[in-house]
Amino acid sequence: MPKHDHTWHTRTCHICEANCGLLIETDGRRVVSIRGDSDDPISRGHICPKGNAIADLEADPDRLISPMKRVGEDWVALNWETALAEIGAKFAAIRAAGGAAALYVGNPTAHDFALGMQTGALKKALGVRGVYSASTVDQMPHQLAQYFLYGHNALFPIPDIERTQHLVILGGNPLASNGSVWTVPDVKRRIAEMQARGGRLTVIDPRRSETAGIADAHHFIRPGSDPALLAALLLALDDAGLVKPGRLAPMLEGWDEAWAALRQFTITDLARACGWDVAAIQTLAAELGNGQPTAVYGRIGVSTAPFGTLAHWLINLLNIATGNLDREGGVMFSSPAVDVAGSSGPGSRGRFFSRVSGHPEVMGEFPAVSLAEEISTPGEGQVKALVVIAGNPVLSVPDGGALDAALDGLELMVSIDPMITATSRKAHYILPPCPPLAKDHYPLLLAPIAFRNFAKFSPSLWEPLEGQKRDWEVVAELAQALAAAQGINLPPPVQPREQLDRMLQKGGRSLAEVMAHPHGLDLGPHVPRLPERLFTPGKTIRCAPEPVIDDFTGRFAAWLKTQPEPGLVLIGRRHIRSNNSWLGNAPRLAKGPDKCIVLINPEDAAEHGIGDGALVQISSAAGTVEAPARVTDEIMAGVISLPHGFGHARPGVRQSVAALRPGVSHNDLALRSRLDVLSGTAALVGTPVRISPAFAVAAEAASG
Ligand SMILES: Nc1nc2c(c(=O)[nH]1)N[C@H]1C(S)=C(S)[C@@H](COP(=O)(O)OP(=O)(O)OC[C@H]3O[C@@H](n4cnc5c(=O)[nH]c(N)nc54)[C@H](O)[C@@H]3O)O[C@H]1N2
Ligand SMILES: Nc1nc2c(c(=O)[nH]1)N[C@H]1C(S)=C(S)[C@@H](COP(=O)(O)OP(=O)(O)OC[C@H]3O[C@@H](n4cnc5c(=O)[nH]c(N)nc54)[C@H](O)[C@@H]3O)O[C@H]1N2
Ligand code: SF4
Ligand SMILES: [Mo]
Repeated sequence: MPKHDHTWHTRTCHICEANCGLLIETDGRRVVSIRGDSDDPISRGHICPKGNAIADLEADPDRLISPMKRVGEDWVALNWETALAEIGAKFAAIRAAGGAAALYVGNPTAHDFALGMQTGALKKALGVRGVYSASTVDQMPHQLAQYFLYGHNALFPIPDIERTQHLVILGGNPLASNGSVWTVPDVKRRIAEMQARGGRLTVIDPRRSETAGIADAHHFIRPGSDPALLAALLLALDDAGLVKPGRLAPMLEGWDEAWAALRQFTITDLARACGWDVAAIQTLAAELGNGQPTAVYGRIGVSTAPFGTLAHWLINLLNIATGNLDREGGVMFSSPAVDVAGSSGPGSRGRFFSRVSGHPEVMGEFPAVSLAEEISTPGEGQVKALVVIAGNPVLSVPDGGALDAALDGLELMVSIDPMITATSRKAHYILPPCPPLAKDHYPLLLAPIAFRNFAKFSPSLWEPLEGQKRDWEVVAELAQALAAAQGINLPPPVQPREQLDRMLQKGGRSLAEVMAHPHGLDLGPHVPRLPERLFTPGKTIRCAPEPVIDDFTGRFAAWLKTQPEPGLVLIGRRHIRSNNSWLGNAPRLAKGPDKCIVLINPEDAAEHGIGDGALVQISSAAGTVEAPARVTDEIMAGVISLPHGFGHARPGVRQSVAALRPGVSHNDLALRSRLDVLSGTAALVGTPVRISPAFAVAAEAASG
């Protein structure tokens, strides 16, 4: 009889921002079962299919277990010492010859507090100033707007879902994503609770998303045009005499300038650009201004757009104009156990510029879309060495094909990744971390964006296996190796638990206190924090930042004159059983109907002769892909939707489950040229595309 040793562990799920509490049952090092922890004070037992898939991540046979070196098309295993020594020597030679380095930091880094603590040392060893990260294909517009308005990029206003009476969501689909820049586990039930107390959900989205499906009102909107709607709502509020910032009024700086800029536009022109009736705008404005606690929240559908920063500036202005910023039931600032904002720099823009296109750094970052040109453009400062930490930019950054090709020109590429992906397949070395349950977890960057204050530390379930390392150790040792090879002295690596303890103590707690609450420590609902919380010199809210006003009255005004534009545009979406590009190899998530399907409105399908289920060819200025169609009125006419995170069929990818249904990459269509110029964030939504039935194209090619 086999001996069983079943143990239950409390843990926080590290996969998405929801931070669900889990109970994990193990037998030795084997995961037996995973369920939601009903004693977790913020997730109340909620779990989604991805939480269970942690068992697949632990046991994935395609997971690399030692450093790998690419030799031609093949990979050979190395020990850590040899791998780090070889990388150090090659890097030192590149630097000596004048080559520059680049660092790309991917999304899972935000979910690993210990890893995040080591990237500073790696930057130093690499000699890089501006880094590339998933932030510029994601939330940078939030941060830039907050930096301008509140004086600190990390001051995220969070919808107070427990007390609001009206939640307005633009460009977010929390029923699929489980909430973003808003840690809100169990979101579906929380929305139901809001509705049960008489509250309303309004969703504004070019697709009748899963979240729109449970909303009290859903409005379509032409992709990329949200700033026109938001500006019109402000003007309509003003017309109705409903602009009432209340106790915020004495804090507002530049309020009149902001209104002067808004009044350069008319509601009629703005309404035309976003495809709304003026009457519908007036109705929504009246609801927003009715004095009830209201929270307007915008997410990736509005931030990854040509005017992403303007959209977030306007969302903040709306919440201010109705007196709902820093108000219970409105949008509020958190009081986390570790005050990340209080212990990091406020942010920056334009202290230095990228080499090829002269993009300003934003929060110390260059646009992810500019990485390819920095590698492929010759000259002084050309990037010859690249380190990618937990990222898959070939699939996640627009014009992945261009980046894919550019990577071939590198003299040294190192990926810190457990898998051979569309990106890491191009690396010269892959340094794989141990599976997730051998790592500690603390939601350092996510607790500050939670709907309620909480703290929870999840110790690793076990030590890494012999010869394996945690991410933070890999990054710290890589930094040391690169520095040593160049004769640079780095201080010893930060010890994550010790550092976290110091950070918690600064806020009056300790790691021991948090660890004494294995299910998590509820630190209560948000409380009003203004004006003390502001980081601006005079504790004011700067409502009319000059770069924003210039963009609004310049680039946006010019765009408005061209609207509405005809033609078909592409947007993306997420599925509950996916996480960006990296869960496609989990058998539990891969099963079920095909997810990489293009949604087409019946009008457009009829116009282009596309039937339900037919294979469609989609082309943009960047490339062409083919995907099966679903003809549905859940997507508005003039718009098609294709999820991102697929495209696992590139030669050399070693993800055997994902390879069964690899799908195509959305970012083989998205364009590098479409950018929110203020924040350097890619405009992922609204890519101009053409569609045709794939068989017709094949037939034409055969006959032509
Ligand atoms: N068209 C389009 N593009 C998009 C988006 C979109 O909506 N539409 N969304 C954007 C957004 S919001 C984001 S955040 C980015 C994400 O972009 P990226 O961060 O570049 O990519 P991910 O797909 O999240 O891939 C993460 C990588 O990390 C690896 N990984 C997973 N866990 C670990 C770990 O514990 N340690 C290490 N070292 N590696 C790990 C995975 O194997 C994978 O290769 O994509 C963006 N791209
Ligand atoms: N299941 C799952 N969960 C995830 C992820 C995942 O890949 N899968 N990724 C995680 C990450 S990294 C992030 S950043 C978050 C993102 O979380 P969310 O921001 O909630 O992301 P999406 O689910 O893509 O929702 C974006 C919505 O915007 C809509 N949209 C597109 N264009 C426009 C537009 O121009 N205007 C408006 N108003 N709406 C528009 C889309 O139709 C879509 O419904 O999700 C996280 N959680
Ligand atoms: S919602 Fe997010 S945090 Fe919760 S179980 Fe799913 S992936 Fe994990
Ligand atoms: Mo993201």
